Amino acid sequence: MTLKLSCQENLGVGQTFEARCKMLADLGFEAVEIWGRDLIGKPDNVDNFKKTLDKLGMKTSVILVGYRGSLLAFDRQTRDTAFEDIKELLRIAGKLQAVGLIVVPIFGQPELPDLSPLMNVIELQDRLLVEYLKALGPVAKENNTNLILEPLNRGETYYLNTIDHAVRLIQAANVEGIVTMGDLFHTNIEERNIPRALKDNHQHIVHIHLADNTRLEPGTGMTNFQAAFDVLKDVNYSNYVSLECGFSIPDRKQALEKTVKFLKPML
Ligand code: LER
Ligand code: MN
Repeated sequence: MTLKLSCQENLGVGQTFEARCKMLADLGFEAVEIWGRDLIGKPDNVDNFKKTLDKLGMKTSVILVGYRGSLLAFDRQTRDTAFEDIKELLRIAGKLQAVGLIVVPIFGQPELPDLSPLMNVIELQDRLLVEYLKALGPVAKENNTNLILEPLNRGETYYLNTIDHAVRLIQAANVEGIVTMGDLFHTNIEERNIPRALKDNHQHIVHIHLADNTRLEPGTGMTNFQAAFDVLKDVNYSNYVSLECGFSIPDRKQALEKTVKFLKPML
């Protein structure tokens, strides 16, 4: 079995969505990730992007964030805005037949108070988030898609850093439609053992982001992609591995060609 390769559409070279996707298709990518900000409240884009991808024989792997607010914001109104936007993006993910919508519960510092000794801020955020996940799972399910919790490294969020933590939230929510992913840049900072984290949690993992340890393109650093891919193949992972990275050289086309050449034999 071969792992399927995807790329964020804005990493392609070209003036238009179609030109960028065609360039990526020609390089051997099977799918693109689309930014939620280009889709929410933009029904024409949803229709046109879908038509373009169908014409090129490409798929949408996932939608990346793009909702306003945050599910763990301090004030209710900002949380509710995120909740409503996430529902809308899940419906769009369904229309695009995407694996899911990537959600980061909160970027940066916690906004809620520490209620120790009653409850620390992580427990409070867990409990609040689980309430939202219980309501969002069925929306994902109805639309044949998933809400994908993405753990990030501690420089980007103080809240959700490991795949194990995401799985505890998924189990606490206990509804279908809530899953997680591994971003090999973030895991390189937060996981003590990346193959272990992928293997133990594989039943809940539906997407993988690819970047090397400095977040440049795979092959420029020290990340052991083969070890991660071996685990994914062992557990019959059937979804995408998808580029989310910067590039070490200015010529993007050359960098992407080099990256595909580096990754392909390992897939
Ligand atoms: C952010 O660092 C990240 O990895 C993205 O996938 C989510 O915005
Ligand atoms: Mn990522």
